[in-house]
Amino acid sequence: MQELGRLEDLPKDYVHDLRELNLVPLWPSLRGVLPPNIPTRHTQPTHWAYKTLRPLLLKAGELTPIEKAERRVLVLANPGHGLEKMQASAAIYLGMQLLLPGEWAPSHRHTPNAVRMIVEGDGAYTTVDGEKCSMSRGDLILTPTGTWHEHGHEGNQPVIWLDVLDLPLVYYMEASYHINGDKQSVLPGEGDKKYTRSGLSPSPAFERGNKAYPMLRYPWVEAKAALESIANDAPDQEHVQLTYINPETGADAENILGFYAMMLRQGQTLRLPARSPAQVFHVIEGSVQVKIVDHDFTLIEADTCCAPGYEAITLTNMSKSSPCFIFIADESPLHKKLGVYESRG
Ligand code: 1HN
Repeated sequence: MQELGRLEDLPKDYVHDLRELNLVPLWPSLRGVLPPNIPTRHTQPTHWAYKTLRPLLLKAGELTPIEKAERRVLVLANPGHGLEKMQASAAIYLGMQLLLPGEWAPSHRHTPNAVRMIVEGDGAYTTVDGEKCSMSRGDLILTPTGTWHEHGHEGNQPVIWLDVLDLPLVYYMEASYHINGDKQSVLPGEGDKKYTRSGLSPSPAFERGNKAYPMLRYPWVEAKAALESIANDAPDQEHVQLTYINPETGADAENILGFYAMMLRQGQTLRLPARSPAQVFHVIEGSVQVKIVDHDFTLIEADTCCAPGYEAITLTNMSKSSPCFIFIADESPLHKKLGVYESRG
């Protein structure tokens, strides 16, 4: 490949004159922004163990009252991006949030899309555009762009969940902002009950197009049962996975990030092809070994890791006797919409 001219090859006063006019030569930087064959990825394979994170999050509960935090979160920051950037990948933000009994995280809405994967505890809820969504382990709750959301806790133990947002992308687009609101009134009707059985939609109350996001809470009991029935019905099927979708349109549940639940049978090894989007793995039940390039992570329950795009990943269920259930978030909807999605087999 042709070596291109370097900045140092140019006369200093020429470069200075350019810079005075807010001009820069492209050729010294061209290979940097457009490397051959595979992109530069700042996203490093990174593992966050729940066991080490949890006591520090509970400590935050002692150190910082909810009124001083609004959202009491420890961000899972990828060192490859620089910790202060608060990014897990180019488009994915991850955080572990703690809500203590009786606390309330006030209502707001913002442009980034969010989901919550409930990790621990009972009795908390998120109200999203007037719909009160109760939180139990493994449930997925959406707070899509522009929807009002607030969190409350009527139980007696700490509740912890994983927040997944497309904040890094929306911030990069200079489109990230929030608006605070008043405490919401809870409205009747729950989308998770309306859409419990696939192929059956509620009527006559059902009206297509009425709500952009008709389902906001995806209970884990339903997702797990669906995974188990697929695994039972198709014993040869290698890749047992479900996508969280909008039940009216069949599209991904949110516009930018994709969300999935995967089941690995006892002892199963699954090789995922190298694809362009970065992804995140979070263990709901069981334990899994995740091999990403030269990294080899063992994830137990409630652990989280992230992987850059364009690398094959091998997952191995560490148990010979029970299945492993994994929540996955990735950048596929974004890559597909932008036309840059690739799978390299
Ligand atoms: C947010 O609104 C929540 O509502 C959590 O719980 C984490 C991280 C960045 C920006 C907004 C929440 C967030 C967030």
